[in-house]
Amino acid sequence: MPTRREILEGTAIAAGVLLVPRLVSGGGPAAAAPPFVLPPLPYAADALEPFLDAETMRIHHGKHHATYVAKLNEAIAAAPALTGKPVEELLRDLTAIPEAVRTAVRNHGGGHANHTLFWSSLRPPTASPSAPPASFEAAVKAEFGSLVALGEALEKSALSVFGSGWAWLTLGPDRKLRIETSSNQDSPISAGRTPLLGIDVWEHAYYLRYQNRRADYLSAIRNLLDWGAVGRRFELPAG
Ligand code: MN3
Repeated sequence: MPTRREILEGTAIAAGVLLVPRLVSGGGPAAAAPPFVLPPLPYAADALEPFLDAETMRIHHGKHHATYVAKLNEAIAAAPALTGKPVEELLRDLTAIPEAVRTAVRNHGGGHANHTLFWSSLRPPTASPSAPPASFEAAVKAEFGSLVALGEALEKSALSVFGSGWAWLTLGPDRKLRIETSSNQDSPISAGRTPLLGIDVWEHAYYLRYQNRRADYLSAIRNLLDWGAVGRRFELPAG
């Protein structure tokens, strides 16, 4: 029996559509790459076991994140003036996005940016943790007391999100660290703040392994947080 993919490809070929990206054949000027591409996971799908399972990671990255990218590209195709702008720039001022695609950019641009940050904020539990920069540790100490206290406060905040959303550690233009939450795929970038760390609390992030036990997922994920990577974002210039 043919697979779903073979059927889809057969249909596409019958319709005269080449599924092989035109870029591969070294195409001409019309063969522009879609503006956004799904970044690969920075580790193997099973690298976060036992805290996050490989199947969840494959679906979360390969289906959910990939869909945000595809739908963001659809929105850009419908509003070509946005072509070439980084996703952070799109999210920074949503009022500047044409109304016809504003919700799509907010949801799918947010989804793309949020997940990209999420993957790169986690590290395999077997990897030796990299120390955050001293400047970040000092800011965390001043605001929250310690990294452990920050982790606890983030976990509590993530637990409080009603429905689908995110818990964040953000940096404001005033250089103040904040814990905040957002609904759906809304990004702190749209509120004028820089996300340093985001924790995905959509059920798709944990349901396969943890079912409805969001608290168990959140305490598991604290074993994976890469404070070195988070702290290095604190040192980047704003913008
Ligand atoms: Mn997600």
